[in-house]
Amino acid sequence: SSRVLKRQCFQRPATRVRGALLYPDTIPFSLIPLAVLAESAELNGDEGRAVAFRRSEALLRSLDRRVQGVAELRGLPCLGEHSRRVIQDVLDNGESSEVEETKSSSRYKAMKVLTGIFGVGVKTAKRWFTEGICSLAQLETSGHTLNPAQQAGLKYYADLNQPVTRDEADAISVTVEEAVCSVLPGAQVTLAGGFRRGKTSGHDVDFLITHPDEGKEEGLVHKVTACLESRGVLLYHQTTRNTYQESPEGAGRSRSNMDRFERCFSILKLVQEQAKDQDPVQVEADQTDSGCRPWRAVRVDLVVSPISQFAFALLGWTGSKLFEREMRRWAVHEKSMSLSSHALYDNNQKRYLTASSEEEIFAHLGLEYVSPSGRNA
Ligand code: 8DG
Ligand code: MN
Ligand code: MN
Repeated sequence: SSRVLKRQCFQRPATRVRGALLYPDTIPFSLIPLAVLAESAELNGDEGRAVAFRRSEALLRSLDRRVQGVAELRGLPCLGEHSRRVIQDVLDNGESSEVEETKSSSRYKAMKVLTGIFGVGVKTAKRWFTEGICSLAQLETSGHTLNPAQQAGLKYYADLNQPVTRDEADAISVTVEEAVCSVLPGAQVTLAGGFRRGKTSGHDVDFLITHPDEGKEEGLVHKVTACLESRGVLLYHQTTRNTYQESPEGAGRSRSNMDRFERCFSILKLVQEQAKDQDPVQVEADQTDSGCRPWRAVRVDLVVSPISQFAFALLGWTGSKLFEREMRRWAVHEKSMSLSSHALYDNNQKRYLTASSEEEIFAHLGLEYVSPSGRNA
């Protein structure tokens, strides 16, 4: 089965046609039946079930032929009983009753609205839902004290739930690069996340920042946010310092997906092109009306990595989350290695393996290199 997993997850042919019956290109991702069930499981806090659906959904997307009947799926990995039943339903009836029921349930709808607020996780949303809060209006009148992230999330709710386009990501890149290079000349800014994988839209824009002289990057996030603030484009930020040196993962025993880089979860103000020449006073006055102001809020993640960990950080922050998960599982189960966004530890040799490129990391793991656009699992 390990060979099958390897073939399915890491050695897909370069060109693929989507399983057309289940995934016509015109169908938005959120309507893909198995993705709805995965999301619903996530919103219930059922991680195991969510991953199972995510894996079957990714497998279907990876097929190089149309799926006409479940019989064709025989022998494929990652497809459990439940997923097969859903696929059967979609093939037979054009939709799955379970998926339709899920989508119309008040719980699913409320949880989607509430977790759609930046700063609100499943646990908080669940608590609010149990108290009868189903909408933003109900939350606002509930008297709950929101933390700064949630306040910003509510304030910019509409903007942050509107997907970021590639053009917008490019415009944000210019702003971030200018800020980074003005506070630390020679620093390198790399677009990571979904946009590096070639996606045409995303929920945020992710940047990885490093400097060729190790050490120069320390404390960079604060300087960058100060610069963005002075330019009036920083709407919200929460900075975390680097804690890797204090307690490195130690033989990869860390169970958490969170890494320990210096980073900043922020919301930036993206001034729309045609509006750039407008009178700044007018821009301020427009702030209250999110519909017609000449800028929009965009979620931006800034991550700072020392150059010696850069390849691992880039691999980790390029995603997708499912791809990272599968790769880390492969490392542990097939190679007895621990892969993180900081390092690769060989449990047999009892030493860290260094890498200065993603290619080297794939090679250490005995895997064929997969370019970012092949990591959209
Ligand atoms: P999207 O924004 O278009 O929705 O997709 P994405 O770019 O793939 O997702 P993301 O949530 O922005 O995450 C990008 C990658 O960053 C993802 O593969 C996971 C990785 N990542 C880490 N560490 C951490 C972390 O601590 N928090 C988060 N949210 N992501 C992390 O390596
Ligand atoms: Mn992203
Ligand atoms: Mn992100």
